[in-house]
Amino acid sequence: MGNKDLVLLVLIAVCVFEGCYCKTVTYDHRALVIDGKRRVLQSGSIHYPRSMPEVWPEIIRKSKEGGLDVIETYVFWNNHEPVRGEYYFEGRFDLVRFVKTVQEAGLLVHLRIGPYACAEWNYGGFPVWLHFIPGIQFRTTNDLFKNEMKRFLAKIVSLMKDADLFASQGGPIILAQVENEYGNVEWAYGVGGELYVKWAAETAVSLNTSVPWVMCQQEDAPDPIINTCNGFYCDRFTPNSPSKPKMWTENYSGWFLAFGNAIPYRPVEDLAFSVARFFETGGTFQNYYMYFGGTNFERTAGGPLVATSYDYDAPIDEYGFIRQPKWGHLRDLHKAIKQCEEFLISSDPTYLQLGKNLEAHIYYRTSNKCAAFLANFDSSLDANVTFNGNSYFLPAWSVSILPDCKNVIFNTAKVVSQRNLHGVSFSGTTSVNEFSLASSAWSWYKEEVGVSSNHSFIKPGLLEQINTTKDNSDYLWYTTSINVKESIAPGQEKEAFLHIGSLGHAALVFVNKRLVGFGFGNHEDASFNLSEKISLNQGDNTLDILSMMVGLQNYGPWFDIAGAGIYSVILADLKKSSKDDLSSGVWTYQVGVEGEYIGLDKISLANSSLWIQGNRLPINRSLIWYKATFLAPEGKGPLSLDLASMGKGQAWVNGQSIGRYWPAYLAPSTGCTTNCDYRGAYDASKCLRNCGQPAQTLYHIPRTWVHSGENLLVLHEELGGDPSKISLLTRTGQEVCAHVSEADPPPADSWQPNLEFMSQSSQVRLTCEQGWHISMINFASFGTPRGHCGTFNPGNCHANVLSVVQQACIGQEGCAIPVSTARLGDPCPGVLKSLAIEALCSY
Ligand SMILES: *[C@@H]1O[C@H](CO)[C@@H](O)[C@H](O)[C@H]1NC(C)=O
Ligand SMILES: *[C@@H]1O[C@H](CO)[C@@H](O)[C@H](O)[C@H]1NC(C)=O
Ligand SMILES: *[C@@H]1O[C@H](CO)[C@@H](O)[C@H](O)[C@H]1NC(C)=O
Ligand SMILES: *[C@@H]1O[C@H](CO)[C@@H](O)[C@H](O)[C@H]1NC(C)=O
Ligand SMILES: *[C@@H]1O[C@H](CO)[C@@H](O)[C@H](O)[C@H]1NC(C)=O
Ligand SMILES: *[C@@H]1O[C@H](CO)[C@@H](O)[C@H](O)[C@H]1NC(C)=O
Ligand SMILES: *[C@@H]1O[C@H](CO)[C@@H](O)[C@H](O)[C@H]1NC(C)=O
Ligand SMILES: CC(=O)N[C@H]1CO[C@H](CO)[C@@H](O)[C@@H]1O
Repeated sequence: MGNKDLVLLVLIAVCVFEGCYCKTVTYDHRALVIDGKRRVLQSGSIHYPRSMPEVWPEIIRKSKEGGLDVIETYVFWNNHEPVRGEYYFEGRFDLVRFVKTVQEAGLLVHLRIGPYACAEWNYGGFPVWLHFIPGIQFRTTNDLFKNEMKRFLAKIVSLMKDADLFASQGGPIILAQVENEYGNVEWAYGVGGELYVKWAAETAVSLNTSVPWVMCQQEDAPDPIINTCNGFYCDRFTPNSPSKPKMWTENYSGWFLAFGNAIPYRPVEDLAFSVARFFETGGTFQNYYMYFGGTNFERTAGGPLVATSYDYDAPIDEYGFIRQPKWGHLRDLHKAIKQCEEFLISSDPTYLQLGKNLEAHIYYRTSNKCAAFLANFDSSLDANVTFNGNSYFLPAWSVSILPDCKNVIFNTAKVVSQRNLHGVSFSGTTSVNEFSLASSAWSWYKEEVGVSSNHSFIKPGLLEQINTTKDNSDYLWYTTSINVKESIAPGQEKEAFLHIGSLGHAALVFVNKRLVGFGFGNHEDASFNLSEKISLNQGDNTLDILSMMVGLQNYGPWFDIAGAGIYSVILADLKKSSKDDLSSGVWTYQVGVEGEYIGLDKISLANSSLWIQGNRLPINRSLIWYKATFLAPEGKGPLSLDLASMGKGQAWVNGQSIGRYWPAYLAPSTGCTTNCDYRGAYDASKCLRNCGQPAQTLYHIPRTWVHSGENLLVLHEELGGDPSKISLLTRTGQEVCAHVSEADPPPADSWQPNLEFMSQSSQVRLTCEQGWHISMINFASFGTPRGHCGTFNPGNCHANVLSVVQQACIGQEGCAIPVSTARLGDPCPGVLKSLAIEALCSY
């Protein structure tokens, strides 16, 4: 260590101990003010329980490298207080560890305590026990609810204070949120709702966190609470007081996935456009919801029918891999906005109309020093605009950023960042290793149909499901008998129609222990009706209905009392046109299925003789448990289980639930597009993929849940599937590519005022995941290459630059190649040229 290093170290030490990290956080009409200075902040949502603590540092590092300043998370009450008064903050629910991990990376935290989270999380994050406090009403001016909510808010605040995590204590938390999107539903709560908003605000402020509080989607948020915007665009948003800054708490990077739906994605050109428009029009804090979505492990998925993957088409994908070009293009955007920060915080924007759907916003530091944003918000027409005496080309639906009111260092529609050939982890074929779980390895256990244990009880009438199961299980058996009094000839059966009405979410129906029907709802409406023609014997017949929950409702007015389960069962006699309403008859109930009581998912039963092994593996059978062991593939990366051959159920690895699966539920066959036009207003149904396909076939197994040697896989299959076709995937490579023109701007981070920026050359930059390296260059051409990533071809003008690229890149984690004739030669002088490269990153 040299002397210089020593001096630096001492300086850092002094900084830390003299309290450089002790911050005061306030706000004014422009921005959050941290230690007296207005800040322009990029934020991203990462929900700690949706990944493992072991990978938090890596995900946060990738967030920081992507240009984020702040990490935002909800706090998940139901998991932190599973039983009233008994708290849990271990493992991936270790909130303090998460906040400290963010702090160690040098980033800030926005803690959205809520405690209502929504978040496609089970019951919106409310503990189900809350529902059973007699007289309680959620999210309104109800003392029982307010007491519980206040207690939990105070609990989290004191947990943070005790660990010195608020900014004033030297910690990273600069912002807190109370409630969440209540403004969207407040109308349904009447005056009680308005009083509740005031109470929530006062309660939050009384907790003395020393950082500002926000309420999102809450126009009537009382002072000093900042009301913030959520949505796909927030450029038109204004806060409810001229003393509050314009802040955006949820900018949807994509959208969540539900079983039975097509996969939503949001083009990065549109996402970048929305962000640039927001900062252009006076915004100073923006948060991506989600920056990393992760996985809904166990039964944490909200509902109804929210899928296990919470990938969200986010810049970091479900498995923690960087998604390109989303991550890279946004990083370039963040760098460009950062270059304007001193201007943005110096003044309010000056507006300039440049034409129809064309405008500029200019930020002055002094009367002749400015930064500007030029926007074309027309959804189809490109334009040339004149600004400051210069002419600029503005593609439709794009914003250009000019940190000196002259040079364009970034345009939202021009993606120069690298792309990944297969946007979604594990969807590639060449770079994925697949391990089949051969059929001989499987054992099984056939579950009883109907009530099987002495946990059953008898009640008249049909019970509401959540009230009955208290969400201790997804399953509730409804069992009754149907007595056919009329005489039926031997060998004959009586035919009848069974009509079942359910509030949701799915149900299997058995008559005399034989499966006769399966009904299910969807995310938009979980209720369904089921009509089946059935055959009955003379005398007693059994009717067993297994009603299944797929995530408790997490959104909407009074969502907590929406209810679930069977509410009507009617038997119609075909001949006599008479109806028999069984709804009010006597029913026998059982919460949970037999295998759950036995504990078949547990490691301790892995060698139990309950498991049957043999060469006649039952397939396509409902209510069956499967078990296999597998050796963990080599490497450190995440694993994925391909369950495409299965129906519907839950899966466990070494006793840990990896969540629900439902590949048998296909998305509607129409409504998708392979080539989504990013121009024009986006909504969650605009750019869908995978129509007619299962929403999710691949299921994430965290690496930390497997060990060397044999690992246990258990499935509870409800519908019917073929486990012998299950395979385990691990990613070993990633094909990356980039295509950059001489005319593209040089990298935004090389911008310096007063430097001849445009005389520098643009660059192709390729980067692999940390620890990976470029092992092969599949294509490299400088000239007029044609085609897209994955299908590049040399054009008429072509310099073979393979050896130049190989020399710079092979064996490296990343490389940068200037797009210039000085470096690459000139195959066709006078022609505008570009450099296209396709490479393979290997683990
Ligand atoms: C917050 O500060 C006020 C004024 O100093 C004090 O009266 C109150 O007890 C504090 N509340 C909490 C929860 O610390
Ligand atoms: C913008 O200007 C360029 C160069 O003069 C021209 O080629 C192009 O057609 C113009 N585009 C539009 C939309 O006016
Ligand atoms: C019924 O419950 C008792 C006591 O809880 C238990 O010992 C017994 O094994 C149970 N029987 C069945 C069939 O589950
Ligand atoms: C189920 O049937 C009832 C009564 O016929 C009807 O009111 C309801 O809309 C139906 N529900 C669905 C989801 O079709
Ligand atoms: C659940 O039970 C509560 C009382 O415990 C009752 O008020 C409520 O109506 C029930 N919910 C449904 C959907 O039946
Ligand atoms: C089950 O048997 C295997 C092989 O004999 C052994 O390695 C494993 O530890 C056993 N598991 C349990 C939970 O007993
Ligand atoms: C599975 O069983 C169902 C009904 O029993 C039948 O309709 C379906 O064709 C079977 N599928 C396969 C793959 O055997
Ligand atoms: C403010 C805003 O635009 N909110 C929207 C967020 O997205 C959902 C789903 O598309 C809309 O329902 C909200 O209105």
